[in-house]
Amino acid sequence: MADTKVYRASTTAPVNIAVVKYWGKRDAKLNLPTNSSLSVTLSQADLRTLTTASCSNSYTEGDSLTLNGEAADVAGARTQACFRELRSRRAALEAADASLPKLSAMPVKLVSENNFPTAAGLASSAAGFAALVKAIALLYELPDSPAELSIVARQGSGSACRSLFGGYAAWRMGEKADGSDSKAELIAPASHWPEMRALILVASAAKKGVSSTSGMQQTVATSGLFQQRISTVVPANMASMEAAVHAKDFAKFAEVTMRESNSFHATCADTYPPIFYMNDVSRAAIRAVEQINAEAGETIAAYTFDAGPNCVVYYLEKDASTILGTFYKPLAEVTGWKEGAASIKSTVEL
Ligand code: 2P0
Repeated sequence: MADTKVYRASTTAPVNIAVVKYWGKRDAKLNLPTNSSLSVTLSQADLRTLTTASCSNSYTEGDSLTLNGEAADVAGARTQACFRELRSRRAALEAADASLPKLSAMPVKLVSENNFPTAAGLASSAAGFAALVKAIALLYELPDSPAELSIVARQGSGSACRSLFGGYAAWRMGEKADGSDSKAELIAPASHWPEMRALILVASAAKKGVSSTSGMQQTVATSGLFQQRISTVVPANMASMEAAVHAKDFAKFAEVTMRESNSFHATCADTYPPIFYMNDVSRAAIRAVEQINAEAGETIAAYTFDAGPNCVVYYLEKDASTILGTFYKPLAEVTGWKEGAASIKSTVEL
């Protein structure tokens, strides 16, 4: 009798924010980067994607994806690459053990929800592709480690490979043309530095003007500064950042985080025509962080910005009242922000 059972598995994946930034591809099809990167994983209580994957011969519509209650496209090359990789890994298991149900041949249905408002304008592709890959891997009972699965998630979205881990994750750029050594690994679990906190200041919920994919392609093609960034700046920052995390040296962590963000955005400005992701509110946030650090007489806060104007501020729990109490004042004058309404507080989580 034909197998019409529905097989199902659910999982979550966190959002990660890079403190050493991925910007530039040496292979756009496989999402192979021109430099290594390192990120901090945010608490899933605040920011995560929850995905349920199911498969069944009774699904007659083919593969499908529902994202935050709306039908989404699965025909894109990146999603297809993830499906293909995961199916071929499952098919290998089925070929080795004839008693296993033939899940690899069944249509897959994915239902995905973010627990943060889409209107917050936060990049969700990292958590989204990481959750997609984890959920299907769980459904298929694949024995692959998170590092192995990160190779699959990377093909969905580069930064997704770092969301297979909690805590502090590094994506090693690798050298091979097939991408088999371009994967993420855990640098330290969140429990290594439980005092770390992140505050996300939403400067604009609008969709970004230049997508990351096309922005980085333009940078690779036109920026002279970019060559120096990948040959000298990033390798030094990766080494300093790993040392700072291992030593729990916040001042060093903060300096490298801010220098990295500045270097990335300088490279964007050096792209021809230039790309501007930060706006006046972003620059006000930088000045507010500088003011907090100047008043404290030491570095207790670090800003970083990705391919958009929203600011992430890292700090330690002991400085929470200083950061949360004083951070809003100068910014509120510029932006009219209200605490709680325009920010998401987060701890770093395993
Ligand atoms: C990062 N960003 O390391 C950097 C910092 C944005 C600035 O990863 O084309 O969405 O899907 O591989 O991963 C954004 O790029 O790009 C990104 P694709 P992705 O987090």
